[in-house]
Parts: sequence; structure tokens; C-alpha cells
Amino acid sequence: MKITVEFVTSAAGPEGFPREGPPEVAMVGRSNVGKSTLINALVRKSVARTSAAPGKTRLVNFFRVKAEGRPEFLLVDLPGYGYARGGESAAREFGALTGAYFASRVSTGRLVGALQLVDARHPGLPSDRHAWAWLAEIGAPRHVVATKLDKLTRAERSRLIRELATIHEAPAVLVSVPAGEGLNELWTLIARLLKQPPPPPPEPSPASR
Ligand SMILES: Nc1nc2c(ncn2[C@@H]2O[C@H](COP(=O)(O)OP(=O)(O)O)[C@@H](O)[C@H]2O)c(=O)[nH]1
Ligand SMILES: [Mg+2]
Repeated sequence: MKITVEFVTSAAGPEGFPREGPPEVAMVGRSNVGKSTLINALVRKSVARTSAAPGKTRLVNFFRVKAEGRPEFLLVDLPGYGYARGGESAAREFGALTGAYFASRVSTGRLVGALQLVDARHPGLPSDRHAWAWLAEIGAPRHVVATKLDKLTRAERSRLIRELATIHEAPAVLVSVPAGEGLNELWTLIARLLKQPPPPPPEPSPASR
């Protein structure tokens, strides 16, 4: 499968989000969970900046991806949440920008999938549960992807699959970038998302009316 990818733009706020373009698939998750690494592995090119030091991405980065014989889409690298060292204000800032992204994309129907990445070693972290519930509340089409599968033993993997199914009430895609595992499954999921029309936007909540 031939894949072409190009960086589109970085946005520090909603005014920087692209106004038009193909449907979007967004990677969301804690800092350091492997969002950028997974984007690079999917497109087989180093387009997204990865870092061993968490808490670096404070921008929403958009990449245009076209795989041979498949519809074009934007792959979106969101700022990580749940990282404390940046302090209270950084946590709020991450939350605000990611929140603004989903609010904008769900209401316009541009988002066909929110891929929530969770660390295979730590299923059910409070920040991940909170994000998962929040995605449901705003009506985002959500899917769980467990990263860093290579860090688990075989027995731990079986337990992880059961735990994720209980916590998220949905099947998870399990990936390891160094082992090249799960990438085909993820491409299959993305292809399915692109064929599905996005769900209608949710009713505005009483608070936002
Ligand atoms: N062992 C292992 N390490 C990974 C995997 N994916 C990412 N990492 C490492 O996790 C760290 C954070 O990755 P990064 O993609 O920058 O995370 P982000 O903050 O979510 O974008 C880096 O040191 C990566 O090399 C994986 O599947 N297996
Ligand atoms: Mg990143």
C-alpha cells in the first residue's frame, strides 16, 4: 500500500483549525502514550514529532494522508492530557485546546473517529476514563487503542484485553510500533470509519444553551 502524507498546519487555537478538507481521524491520549509515534508508524514516515520527555505538544497538528485506493483524510495529533509536571495551568490549557478541537469537529461532523490511546501497562487510569466518558458526552465516535503492547507478557496481554473490554465496553485495537503489531488492524478500522457517515451532532447541553 503506497501512502502519501503531508503536514497541513499546526493550530494553537480554534481559529487555526482548517476550515475545509477531508474527514478527520484524531489521536487523543495522555502525554507520552505514543500518539506521535503511532502516527509516524501508520504513515511510514517521520512527520509527527515524538519525544521521550512528555508534555511537549501544545498544538493541534494536522496531517493529510492518502493511502492508495482509499479516501483521503486528515490525521490529527492532539496535545496530551494528564501530565502534571507542566503545572495546573498547562493541564487546563491542554484540556481547553483538545476540548475546543472536539467541540468544533463534532458539531461540524468533520470527525469520523476519535482514537483514544491508552498505555497497555496501565488500563483504567482516571484521566483516561474521564476522557473516554467525556468523548461520549459530546457525541464523538470513539475507539480505544492500547499502545506499547511489546511491554507486556503473553499472560498480561490476555488480562489487558479483558480489562479494556470491561472498562471501555468496546473492543480495543492493540498496537506495538517496534514490533509492527496492530497497524493493519488500525488501517482497517480507519477505512471503516471513513466509509461511515459521521453521527449527527449531539443536542446542545442545557449548560451551553
Ligand atoms: N516500547 C514502545 N515504546 C513506544 C511505543 N510507542 C511509543 N513509544 C515511546 O513512547 C515515548 C512517547 O512517544 P510519543 O509518540 O512522543 O508520545 P505522545 O506524547 O503521545 O505523542 C517515546 O519514547 C516512544 O519511543 C511502542 O509501541 N512501544
Ligand atoms: Mg506527541
